[in-house]
Amino acid sequence: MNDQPSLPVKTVSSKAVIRNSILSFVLFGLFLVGAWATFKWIKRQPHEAGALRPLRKTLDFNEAVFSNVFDTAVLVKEYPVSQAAKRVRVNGMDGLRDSVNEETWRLKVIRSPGDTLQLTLEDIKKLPKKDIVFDFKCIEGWDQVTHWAGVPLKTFMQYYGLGMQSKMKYVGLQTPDKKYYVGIDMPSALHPQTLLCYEMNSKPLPINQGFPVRLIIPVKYGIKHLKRIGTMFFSNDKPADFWAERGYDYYAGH
Ligand SMILES: Nc1nc2c(c(=O)[nH]1)N[C@H]1C(S)=C(S)[C@@H](COP(=O)(O)O)O[C@H]1N2
Ligand SMILES: [Mo]
Repeated sequence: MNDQPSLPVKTVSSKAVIRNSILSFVLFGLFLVGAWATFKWIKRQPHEAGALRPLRKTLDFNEAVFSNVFDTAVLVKEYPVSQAAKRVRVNGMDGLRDSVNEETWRLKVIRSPGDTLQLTLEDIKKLPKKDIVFDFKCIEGWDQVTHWAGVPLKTFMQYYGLGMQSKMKYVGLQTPDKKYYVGIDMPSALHPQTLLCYEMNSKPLPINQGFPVRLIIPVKYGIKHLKRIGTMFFSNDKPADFWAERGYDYYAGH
C-alpha cells in the first residue's frame, strides 16, 4: 500500500473540483445578483407607450426586424369552407356598446384634413368581394378557423383613389365612438388577405362581431381586427392603438 504511488491525477482533480465548485458557486451568486439588479433596474424605468421603457425598446426592435422581413407575397394559410367554425367566438366589446344602424352608419375615410369620404355599406358591397377562411389567432392564446368576406383593403384604396395615402406609413382605424382604435403598418394593410369585411359565414356580420364593417387582417393577431369601423385615416406617425397603450406589441404580427 505504502509503496503504491499516490495517483497525482486524483489529488489534483479533487482540489480542482473544490476550486471549481467554489468558483461556480461564486459565479452563480454573481449571476443571481446581476439578474436581480437588472430586474430592479427594469422596474425603475419610466413607462413608455404603456410598457416599461426597456421592454418597449425590445418590442420596437422586434418590430423593426419583423417589418423589414415582412413579405406581402407570403400568404397566411387558408382552409376549406367546410372547416370553418359555425359558432364563432366573440371577444372584446370595446367600442361596440352604442347602437348601430345600417341607414345612418358611414365609413368615414379621411383623405386629408378637411377632406372626408362618407361611404355606405352598399358602396363597400359594390366592390369585388373576396372570401377567406383562416386560423384567427388571439393574443390571449386561443385560435379558431373562421370564414369571412369583404373587399380587400388594397382594392378599396385603389378604387377610391387613395394612392397618395397608400404611400404613408400607417392606417389608423377607430370605432364610431372612438373607444377602440388600432394602427396598422401600411404593408400589412395592403396585404392581399386584408379585408374590409362585412360577412361572416356568408351572412352579414353579427352586431358583436363588428356589423356593419370590420377589419380582417390575417397577418396580425386578433387585437388588430377592429370591429365596427367608424373612421379610417392615414399617417406617417404611429396612430394611437388601444392594446399597444396597454403594453402589448404594436406590430402584433405572427
Ligand atoms: N371594436 C372592437 N374590436 C375588437 C375588439 C374590441 O374589444 N372592440 N377586440 C379585438 C380582439 S382582442 C379580438 S381577439 C377580436 C375578436 O373578434 P371576434 O369577437 O369576432 O372573435 O376582435 C378584436 N376587435
Ligand atoms: Mo384578442
